Amino acid sequence: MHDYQKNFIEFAIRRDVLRFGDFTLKSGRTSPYFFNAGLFNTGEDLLELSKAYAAALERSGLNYDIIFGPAYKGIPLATVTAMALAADGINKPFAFNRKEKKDHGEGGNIVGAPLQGEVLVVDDVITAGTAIRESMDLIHNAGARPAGVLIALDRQERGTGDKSAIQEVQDTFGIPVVSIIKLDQVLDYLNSRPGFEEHAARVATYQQAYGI
Ligand code: OMP
Repeated sequence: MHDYQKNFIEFAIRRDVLRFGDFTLKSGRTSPYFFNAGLFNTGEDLLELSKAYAAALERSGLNYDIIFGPAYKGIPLATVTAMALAADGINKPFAFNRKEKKDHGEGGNIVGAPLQGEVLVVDDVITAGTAIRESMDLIHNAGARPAGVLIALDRQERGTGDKSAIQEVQDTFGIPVVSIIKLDQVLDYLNSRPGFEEHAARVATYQQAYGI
């Protein structure tokens, strides 16, 4: 685990973004942990979060033409990532979608730079892959191509079949998924810290049931 990943886990726990308890997921699964990126809710949080996204992306070596934030949660995430990249000298076009179609003004549901070329999607979490499939449809409908997906946490869970949701996304769309952290690293962290034993055990049990 790299330093920026360990720091990110500590940051997420400190801000209550990464929580332990009983949570019902979008997929219907009951999970002993939840990652709520919406709780990164101050300017300082966003600054730190954006640096972690940029670090993961820059290390991946992924090539892309434009950064895309899917509504709603992906919008601030993609925005701050574009800014953190610019601070590192990487200046890319940026766009997001609105969920409601506008029938006046400039029309259309894409705001920002034209959605063309190879598109990097920035989002929070992939569990079963439902949200990310919607983004892929948007990109294809705009006549662009997906370049990859950048997320904060890879929960490393099975998707609709036996493969992980991320493997399904990679295989179906032929693109890489880059994450700041994966569940394996969260588990390593919990196992190495006194006081987290019970959370570690519950997360491990969950991973046995739904993990890959
Ligand atoms: P999938 O669409 O199943 O991949 O789930 C991803 C979405 O689930 C995220 O965009 C969130 O809305 C939500 N989610 C989290 O934010 N954090 C979690 O730890 C788990 C989920 C989830 O419901 O699976």
